Amino acid sequence: MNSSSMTELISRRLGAFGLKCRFIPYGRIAEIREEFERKVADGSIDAEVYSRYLTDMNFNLPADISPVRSVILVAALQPKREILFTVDGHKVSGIIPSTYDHEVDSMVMRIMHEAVSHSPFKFARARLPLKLLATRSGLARYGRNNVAYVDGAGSFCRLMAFYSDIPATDDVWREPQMLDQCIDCNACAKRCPTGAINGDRFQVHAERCLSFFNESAEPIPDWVTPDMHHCLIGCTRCTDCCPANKDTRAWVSTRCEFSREETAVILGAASTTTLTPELELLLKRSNFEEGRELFPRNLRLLVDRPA
Ligand code: B12
Repeated sequence: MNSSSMTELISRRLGAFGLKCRFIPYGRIAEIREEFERKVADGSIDAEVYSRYLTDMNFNLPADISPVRSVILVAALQPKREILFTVDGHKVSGIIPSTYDHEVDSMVMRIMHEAVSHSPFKFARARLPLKLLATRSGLARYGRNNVAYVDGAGSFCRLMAFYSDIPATDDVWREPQMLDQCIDCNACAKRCPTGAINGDRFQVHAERCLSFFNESAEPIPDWVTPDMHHCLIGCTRCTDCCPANKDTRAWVSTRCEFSREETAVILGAASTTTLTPELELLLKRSNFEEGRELFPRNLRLLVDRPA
């Protein structure tokens, strides 16, 4: 099968599951790398944010794909997941924003594996700045909140990228754009509880973002007040209030429910870095891998949140 039929086949098969994709010529990645490394060097990416999240964004190529010819960027629109807990006879809702849900990754990989299975082509997961790739390749535009809005789907899209030896047949590459709707709208900045989105620069002040604190086992500083917490992990304030997400923000699917006894066991956990085997088993029911050890501390924050 030739490369243009392969890009079409993969796009079509992913598209059948509502997934959008772009094939980006590998040569374009040098520009992303230069921009990313410049921001690290000039300090516009905060040093702590860099060391916590971005050290493995090293642009290393997979050893078994030679030459790498493209990066395949995939966007999956997903619902938020809700986990219900029981406290004092009431249900407490623990929302997990859509992009923490990794289950779709294995579906994407399976679809792509099947597509390339009778061809010499290969692909492998790539750790790259995904919003930059999405916005420069024309798949998305930035909102004022610094999140990527996929055309026609909004921002509740999990992004992922893969290196591949499939040549890209198109080369759409543009300066990152902001949504037209954002020009006269400041809803996200007004709604951001921590002042991470403000007028002094476009790029979010990551080191002030609520997600930066509740994704970490470090103690949450006192200036982050109890009323700010609203998710089991992450934050949905700047995306939920966004007019460009009006059609998708209410999409919530309930994943599982914990009884009063089970909730008490979860709330009783002291550590934010390890789970006891009992808790591990219990929380496995939620199907979440990312940040699961933080759920007890973060659930406590939701339970103690002022009404
Ligand atoms: C580190 C990280 C974080 C950190 C730091 C965020 C950051 N901006 O760096 C923290 C913990 C704070 C965070 C928070 C969130 N994150 Co996060 N995060 C990442 C991660 C791992 C890397 C992001 C990155 O590249 N940062 C580097 C900065 C420099 O790049 P950038 O943010 O794109 O900034 C560019 C723009 O500002 C642009 N720019 C500058 N000036 C201007 C001016 C104009 C006019 C324009 C148009 C552009 C522009 O230039 C910058 C690049 O040079 C990605 C996954 C990945 N591998 O990409 C997920 C990711 C970006 N996160 C995601 C999400 C959803 C969130 C949260 C909503 C949390 C949540 N899920 O509840 C919040 C949103 C915060 C916000 N408003 O931006 C999703 C975004 C999906 C999407 N559709 O956009 C990603 C892609 C995860 C995924 N796999 O889907 N995140």
